[in-house]
Amino acid sequence: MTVKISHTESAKQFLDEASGLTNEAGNPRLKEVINAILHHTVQIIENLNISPEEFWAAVNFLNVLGARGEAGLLVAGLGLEHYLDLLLDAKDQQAGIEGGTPRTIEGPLYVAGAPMYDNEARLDDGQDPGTVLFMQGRVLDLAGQPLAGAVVDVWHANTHGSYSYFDGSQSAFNLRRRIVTDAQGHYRFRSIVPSGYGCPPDGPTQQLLTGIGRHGQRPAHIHFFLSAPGHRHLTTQINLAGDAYLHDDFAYATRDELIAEIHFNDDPKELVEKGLENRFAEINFDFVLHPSQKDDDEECRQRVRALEK
Ligand code: MBD
Ligand code: FE
Repeated sequence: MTVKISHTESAKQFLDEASGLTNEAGNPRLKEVINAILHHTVQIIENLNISPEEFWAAVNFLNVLGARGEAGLLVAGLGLEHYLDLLLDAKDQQAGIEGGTPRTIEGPLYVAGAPMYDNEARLDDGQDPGTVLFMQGRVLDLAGQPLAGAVVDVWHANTHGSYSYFDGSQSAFNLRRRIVTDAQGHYRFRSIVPSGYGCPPDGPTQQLLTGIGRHGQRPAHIHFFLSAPGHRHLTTQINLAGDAYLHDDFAYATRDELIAEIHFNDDPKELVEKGLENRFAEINFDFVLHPSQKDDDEECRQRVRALEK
C-alpha cells in the first residue's frame, strides 16, 4: 500500500518550517533551494516507497562520498555537469548566440592560481616518462581575428590519469599553467600526452556506477579556461582522437568540435632539433571566443577550491 502525504497542507507547513521559511533569519535564496530539495526528496521517498534501510544506506553513501572527496566526481558521472552545459547551450540558442568553440564541463579537478607565462610554457616537471607533447594554436574572435593577451588556463592528467594537487605525489601545479597569447593570438606549450581518467575503483562513485551497470572511465583529455578582454569566458576541453573511450565518456564531455587529432612524429631531423630521443606528439587547436554581452561573463566565477595544501 502506498501512502502519500506530501500534498497535504500540514506537510507543506512542516517543510516550510524545516527549511526556515517561517523565520526571519538566514538567507532567502538558501531557504528557497532547501525547501525545493525537501519537497522533491519526500516525493521520491513516497513515490518509490523508500524503506528505512534504503534511506540510511543513502545517508551513509553521502558520508563516504564526502569523506573520499568524490562529490564532484559523482555530479560529473551522473551527467548533471553535462546537463548544465545543455542548459547553457539552450539559453544561447534562444538568444541567437551561435558559433565559436563549444563549451564542455569543467570537472572537479581545476585548481586556481597556476603559474602564468607569456606565449609559451612547459607544463610537466620532467618526472613523468610519458610521450612529449607539443600543443599550439591561436585564440580568435568570431570573425577569425587573433585575440592578443588572452589567457589560456590549461590543466590535464599525467600518464596515470591523475592530477597534481589531488595526487599528492606530483609537484605543485604540475601539468597546470596559464599562458598569455602573443600579438597574433598564439599560445604554445610542451607537456606529456595525458592518459584517460578512471574513477577510484574502490570509491563510492564507482560503486554507484557499477550498481547502475556503468563504467567510470574518461578518454584522454586536456582542460581549458579561456578568457580575453571583451570576450566571454569559455570552459572547455579537447578529447584526443583515437582513445577507446572517446565516444563513451562517463562524464559525457566529448563534443565533435572538441576532438583533437594527435600526430605522432619520429622524424630523426626533428628529434635532433628538439633534443628528443623518442617520438613526440603534436596537437594544433584554435579556440574561438564570443564577445561578452554583459560585464560579468568575461571571468569565471569564484570556485571554492583550495589554492594550496
Ligand atoms: C576528470 O579528469 C574529469 O575531467 C572529470 C569531468 C571527472 C573526473 C575526472
Ligand atoms: Fe579531467
